[in-house]
Amino acid sequence: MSTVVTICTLGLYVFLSSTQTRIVPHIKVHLCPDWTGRLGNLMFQYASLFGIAKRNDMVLTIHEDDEITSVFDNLFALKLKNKSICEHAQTWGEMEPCLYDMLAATIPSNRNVKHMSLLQSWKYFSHVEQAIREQFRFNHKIESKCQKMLKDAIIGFTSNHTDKPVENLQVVGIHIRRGDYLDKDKIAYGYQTADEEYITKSINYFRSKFKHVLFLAYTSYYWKDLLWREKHVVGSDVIRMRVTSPEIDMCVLSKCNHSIITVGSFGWWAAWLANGTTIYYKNVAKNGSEYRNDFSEDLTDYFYPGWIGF
Ligand SMILES: *[C@@H]1O[C@H](CO)[C@@H](O)[C@H](O)[C@H]1NC(C)=O
Ligand SMILES: *[C@@H]1O[C@H](CO)[C@@H](O)[C@H](O)[C@H]1NC(C)=O
Ligand SMILES: *[C@@H]1O[C@H](CO)[C@@H](O)[C@H](O)[C@H]1NC(C)=O
Ligand SMILES: *[C@@H]1O[C@H](CO)[C@@H](O)[C@H](O)[C@H]1NC(C)=O
Ligand SMILES: CC(=O)N[C@H]1CO[C@H](CO)[C@@H](O)[C@@H]1O
Repeated sequence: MSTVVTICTLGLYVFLSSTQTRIVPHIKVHLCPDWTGRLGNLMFQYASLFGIAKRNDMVLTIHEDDEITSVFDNLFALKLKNKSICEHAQTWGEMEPCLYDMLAATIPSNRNVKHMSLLQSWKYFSHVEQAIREQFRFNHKIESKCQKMLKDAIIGFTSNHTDKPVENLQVVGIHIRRGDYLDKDKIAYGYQTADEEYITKSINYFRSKFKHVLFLAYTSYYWKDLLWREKHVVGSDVIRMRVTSPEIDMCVLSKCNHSIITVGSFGWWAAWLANGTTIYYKNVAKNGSEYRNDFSEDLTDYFYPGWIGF
């Protein structure tokens, strides 16, 4: 009887026996998300797991009725009908949600894994950035509604401001999220929220940078944020946009040339997709708080390099 040793190497199982050496193709295993939260969170989970799957030679596996498939129809992930594979996968985790964790990114690829994590760091997917941009294209239905809203806003504005020709117009998307972050428990945990001073400073940054600028201001769906916007996001160069649905709002923001964001993953993704100059609120987490520990020392695992913190 020959002894058989199995060694797992990069992408190959090598079977060694006393009489022969056989190399058989590696059978890829599945990497599954554990979807948590709404659009911005889902996008972090998808993008990061796509990057992690690439790195570990696994197959990113989702289900054909997962929410994210109703927003983006060009996802490269394997889409299954049968949930059995992901339900029975071994679970894996992360240490903190807003920093890059080597152990969360390195998975022994010999069995199916379900990643029970938020994975909110661009470092999980920076090596596959182009592939993520290709996949995060809004489906046709969202895209056509979004293009119409954008066009109506720009045409409406330029026809009233004939001194601001459409060709030279720089469009800046603003996303305001405050209300739910002002929750007592969140404040106790260390959440901080962008105030009017931050908004004014950010808007003025673009007003002095560009001659012709138009701000398209969105908020979360929380009524207090809508009221706050009426009061604090103002100017003859500001259009307070009708808040419609997360995917259409994000689509319009993604078409803007530049971004001003406050807190949360929704604004983060809108800015990432727009890929212009981005101003972000840097005091998101109170020093010394529990929430501050969710981030890396200098916050740069979370905020994209090149983004400007105010
Ligand atoms: C899903 O797959 C599992 C394992 O392969 C199988 O036992 C089960 O019958 C399948 N379920 C359906 C609904 O096809
Ligand atoms: C353009 O001007 C009209 C008339 O004053 C006004 O009703 C409309 O809201 C303005 N549109 C924009 C986008 O400013
Ligand atoms: C700014 O954004 C608008 C709307 O998406 C686009 O039509 C225009 O080409 C962009 N301008 C620049 C300078 O990129
Ligand atoms: C936290 O402390 C650093 C210096 O250690 C300071 O630069 C920063 O503004 C503080 N952040 C907040 C949110 O107070
Ligand atoms: C988030 C971000 O800003 N990403 C990219 C924007 O586009 C340039 C090149 O066009 C990339 O180098 C950035 O990484």
